Amino acid sequence: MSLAWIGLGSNLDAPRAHVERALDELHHLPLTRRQHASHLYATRPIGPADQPDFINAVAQLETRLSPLALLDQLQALEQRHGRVRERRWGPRTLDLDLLLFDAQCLATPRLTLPHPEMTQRAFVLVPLAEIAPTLVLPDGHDVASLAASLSEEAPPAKIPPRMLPKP
Ligand code: PH2
Ligand code: MG
Ligand code: MG
Repeated sequence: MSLAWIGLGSNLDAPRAHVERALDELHHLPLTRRQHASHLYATRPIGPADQPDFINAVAQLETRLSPLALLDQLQALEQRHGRVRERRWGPRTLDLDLLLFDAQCLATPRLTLPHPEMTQRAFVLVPLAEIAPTLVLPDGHDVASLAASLSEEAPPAKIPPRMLPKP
């Protein structure tokens, strides 16, 4: 059994609904259970600024899949959410990034572990530190210190849970 951490992001077509649905769907992937999910966070776009703000979150999975089999499942899920691959770092209905898989380090054309940009991105580190405050990366950096050291003009803003409908 392995532990995997997934970064979720959306900024198109009801982003909050895409991320909430994907958090549920991650729980139902083959040989996989979702153990923890962060709050949702509203974040300013990193990269091209002419696109809507994002909703981001991070989930921790327990899985018997291999890293590449899990990546296949994540990409299939992106497709089911109508993901169209257009410009790099452009708007998307659902982005599922495999951030970490146990303490594995991997550099292949399809998959790099840990995710190469995760240590610079508050929209990843802040939700990750929420659910895994004691997690240490394979290079020895701890997630909580990395998250605290990032200073951004507009830090990720935690979104309050939905109000329950009145009975
Ligand atoms: N994803 C990107 C590019 N920029 N910015 C935010 N705030 N959140 C994202 O998930 C994001 C981004 C490419 O994957
Ligand atoms: Mg991404
Ligand atoms: Mg991606």
